[in-house]
Amino acid sequence: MNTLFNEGSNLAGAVDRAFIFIFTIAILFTVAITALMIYILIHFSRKRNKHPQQFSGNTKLEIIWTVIPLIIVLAMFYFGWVGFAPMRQVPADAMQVKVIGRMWRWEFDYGNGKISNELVVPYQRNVKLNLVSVDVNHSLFIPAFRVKEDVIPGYNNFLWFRPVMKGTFDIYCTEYCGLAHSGMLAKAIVLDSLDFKKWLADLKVTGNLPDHPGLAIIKANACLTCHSLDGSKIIGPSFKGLYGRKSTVVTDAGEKEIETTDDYIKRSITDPNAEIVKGFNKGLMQSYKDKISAEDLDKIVDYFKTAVEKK
Ligand code: HEC
Ligand SMILES: [Cu+2]
Repeated sequence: MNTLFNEGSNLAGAVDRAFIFIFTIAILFTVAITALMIYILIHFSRKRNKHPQQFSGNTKLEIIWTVIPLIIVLAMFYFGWVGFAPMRQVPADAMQVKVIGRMWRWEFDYGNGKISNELVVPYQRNVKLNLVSVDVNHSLFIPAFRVKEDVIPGYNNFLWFRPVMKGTFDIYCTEYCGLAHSGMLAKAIVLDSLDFKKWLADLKVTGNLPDHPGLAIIKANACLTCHSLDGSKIIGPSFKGLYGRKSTVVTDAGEKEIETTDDYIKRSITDPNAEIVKGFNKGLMQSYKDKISAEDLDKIVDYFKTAVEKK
């Protein structure tokens, strides 16, 4: 950790080394070229050299001015590469935060509907930021951590770092994204692991909760084209209040009153035409026997038990 340069992440040192190396060479060349120019101006002035001379070709000189710059630029590449390569190799244990760029603010999504306007991260813990944009191109830049990546709609970009300094650091958008681009600012706050846990626990749920896994399966299988969640009758009976209700079903042996249990629900999905809910038509719902695994059936049942029941 180098406090002079405010190296806030594990990646900062290598970036600074590449910068200092290139900057030093630039200074050396500026000084050397300026000095040489001044020397030539004086030494080869008209006063001292009345009769100009012609030169042509000098193999030794040409080799020198080709090989030396080649070595210098390859060294620059080396320092750049050793700084860049680890930036694209995310450690497997990294904590994931989704960063949403929108005109004109940053949102940091910690999952389960917990969204913050500040990026709060635990000290000395690997953090991966998954970068998404909901409108135009943005670019997330945290100077103290020496990380910067474009945030492009339709493209899943990322960056990662490990904060090695506690404190509050600036976050910028560095891709001109419209009117209030310059105000698209946020803070990165590095806290002790315990303080971070407390902060996350206290963070209010403001975003949409992800779908219950069972509902996700129901949606993926387009069950909602025939079944509603709000009690209205479409082609099939509504899922509202399904679990634990009594229904009259028609079987080959006649009508009977049944209670919707786990088994009944599973049977309704794998063998829908064995028992037909009274008032609905046979043959409309196809069997999902081979399409939905036993595991997914359990998730669907769990969804009916928990989520739908409460509505
Ligand atoms: C093409 C329309 C259609 C689709 C798609 C469909 N169903 Fe059905 N479903 C019906 C109809 C009609 C009934 C009533 C007749 C019966 O019991 O088979 C029904 C009945 C049910 C029942 C029994 C309901 C009760 O009140 O007892 C369950 C549970 C069910 N479906 C679950 C599903 C699930 C889960 C899916 C998706 C994997 C699905 N359905 C897809 C039309 C459909
Ligand atoms: Cu922006």
